[in-house]
Amino acid sequence: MHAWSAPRVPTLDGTPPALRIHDSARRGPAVPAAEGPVGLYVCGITPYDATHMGHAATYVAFDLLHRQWLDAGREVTYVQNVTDIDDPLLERARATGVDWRALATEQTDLFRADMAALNVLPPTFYVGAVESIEWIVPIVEDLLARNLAYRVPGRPGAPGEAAEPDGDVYFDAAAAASAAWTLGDVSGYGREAMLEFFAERGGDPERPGKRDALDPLLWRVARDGEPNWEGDSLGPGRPGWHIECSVIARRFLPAPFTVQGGGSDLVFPHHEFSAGHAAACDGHRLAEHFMHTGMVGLDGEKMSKSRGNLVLVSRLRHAGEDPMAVRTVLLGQHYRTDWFWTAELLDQARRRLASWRARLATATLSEGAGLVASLRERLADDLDAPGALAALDDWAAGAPDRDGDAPGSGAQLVTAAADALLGLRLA
Ligand code: 5CA
Ligand code: ZN
Repeated sequence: MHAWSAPRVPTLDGTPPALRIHDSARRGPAVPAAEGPVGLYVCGITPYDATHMGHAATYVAFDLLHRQWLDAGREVTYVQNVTDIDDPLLERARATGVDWRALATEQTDLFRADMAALNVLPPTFYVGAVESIEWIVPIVEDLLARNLAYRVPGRPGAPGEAAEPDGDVYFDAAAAASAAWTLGDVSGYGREAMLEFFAERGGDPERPGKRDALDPLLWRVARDGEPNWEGDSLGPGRPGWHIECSVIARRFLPAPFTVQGGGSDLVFPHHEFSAGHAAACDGHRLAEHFMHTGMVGLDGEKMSKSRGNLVLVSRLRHAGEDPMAVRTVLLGQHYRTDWFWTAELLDQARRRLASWRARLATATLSEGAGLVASLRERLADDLDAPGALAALDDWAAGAPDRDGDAPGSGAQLVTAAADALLGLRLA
């Protein structure tokens, strides 16, 4: 599917320091390879409701990574998926009497508009789960043939339970363990935590017939009233969630690629098993590094479509809010911390943005050069955007550099730096 339009990113003179990140799979700091092309996969939306501040914070965080690589002159291939077929999407469509495809299309369009407004650079490849089904089928067939996957028998519906047809395919996590992946490599979680998150986040630990409670679904054979696709020897059905991202990433990126990203809610089971599936398919690790963003909440709870406690990017946009003020709020929180959205944060962001914009008129070239160095230095330190904004505040609060160049001579450089490195449009 198409992404959204790519804005022009200003280029800056000089080179940034080497980027250091926090790699959640290595559970510590890491320095991604300093040269050569880079690949980024970030888990995209499930388009059944509008983009909220949690999504926006996650995509802005990886946009910062994208921008630091561009600033370093790296060739970036960025892949993002859209989970345009999934249980929550079908449930919402059913509940609201809308066709699931129409719901997905409408919400994906809204997401694109939100991302463009927030000056988030588009992915190189934007790929729907539905588009990937034909690539997934032979891969699941191959895992079955190699006994790294198995079919689970059906069962008649007990009172209060739905009947299950024969033939759902599950991943045999124990059989698939290898030098490239074993269960726990990505998340580092113990079995108890895994069981808890698996049940919470779309897994089915209780499904009878599985070899292990944590084995995830690879192929769900068709049920009455659910959309399904041709599955060759698997029979009509639809894929499990983790295999979608695994196969999409592998199709468009090298093995391994540089960074797999998403919110911390995806560490387990999603990223664990996406990596497990990829390693089982071709013997390579999915990604060199994993980066996870903290959760954004509202009024003491995680912001989520299922809870309905949402602050929507589109609602603020339509109310006339400057998207750069929203972006300033998001950049003001370090990407790894959990935080809560508040109206005060937005007020404060508006004031900060106004002070940076007001100061442009007196900015000198030498101030601009100093600011570029400070922003680069902060962002190279695990994308310390709050530190970068503090550098902007210091610059804005400081007296213009009277002995230096003409007032205003640095406006263009400051504007270019804020855009290139932070995605902030000041002009
Ligand atoms: N489609 C899947 C990924 S393949 C999915 O998780 N979709 S989502 O719409 O629920 O979330 C989209 C992205 O936003 C994911 O990277 C997710 O980790 C992130 N995200 C969701 N809720 C929050 C939140 N409250 N705070 C921060 N990030 C969030
Ligand atoms: Zn994903």
